[in-house]
Amino acid sequence: MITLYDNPFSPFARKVRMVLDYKGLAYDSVDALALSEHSELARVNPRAEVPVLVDDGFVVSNSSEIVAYLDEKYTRPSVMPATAELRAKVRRWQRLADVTLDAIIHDISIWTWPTHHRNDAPPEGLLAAGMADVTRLLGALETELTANAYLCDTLSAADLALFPHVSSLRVLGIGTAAHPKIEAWIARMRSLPAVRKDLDYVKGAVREKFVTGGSPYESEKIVWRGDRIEWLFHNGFVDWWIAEWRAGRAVVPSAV
Ligand SMILES: N[C@@H](CCC(=O)N[C@@H](CS)C(=O)NCC(=O)O)C(=O)O
Repeated sequence: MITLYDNPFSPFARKVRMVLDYKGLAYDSVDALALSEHSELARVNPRAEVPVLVDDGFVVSNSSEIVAYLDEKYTRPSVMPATAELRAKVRRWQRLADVTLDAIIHDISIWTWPTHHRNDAPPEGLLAAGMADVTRLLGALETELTANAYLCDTLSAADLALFPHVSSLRVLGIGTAAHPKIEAWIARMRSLPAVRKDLDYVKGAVREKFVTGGSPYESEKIVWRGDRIEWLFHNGFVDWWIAEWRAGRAVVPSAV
């Protein structure tokens, strides 16, 4: 039996959920970022991050490792292409999605979250820096996509890692209209049953989870994984982050 410590809004959990559905695997999903589940999540993953997969008692955390485990254990259909070159390309784009794109989108989107009702404004220059870097990454993606295929020919972990991030850009006012190959790729992704199921799940969760005006999630503190701090510091927002930390709003996950 497979249990996924999940969350409808986590791009990493969404990637894993889409891989499970694409492979036709049955699983139970627990919304593990709900405060009521926090101690159970910390029991299976000391970093208290989703996703975590428990397969007949065997625990795997970190989304790219979960995807690799699933692809090795449940081999068909595979989310890795056949050649070493294409596999390297999948790993590079999965890392760009998980580490780089995630960090930028996380750092510039805080003020739009339905969980944290921030009454301050982003520090000056943050949104512009984020938009510039996202635009650069979209340009690279447009260059590497071909007109009628997935990023690495067949559907792969790279597409499934990128999709939750790329499809969330609209909320931030970042359009993809200038990138026809990305637009066609988004349409191709949206036609897949596993992706449609994920989008329905996210939409349903938006309706369900915030219905009372409150939410089952943390509403004050923000968890700052290393990559998210790195992007912020690289762009010079060190003092802003330290002020967040001093105000007790910043949490850093455990390294061990
Ligand atoms: N490298 C990890 C990152 C996972 C991650 O950052 N998860 C976030 C949600 S998007 C999380 O669980 N944060 C803890 C929290 O918000 O309490 C992966 O690929 O699985």
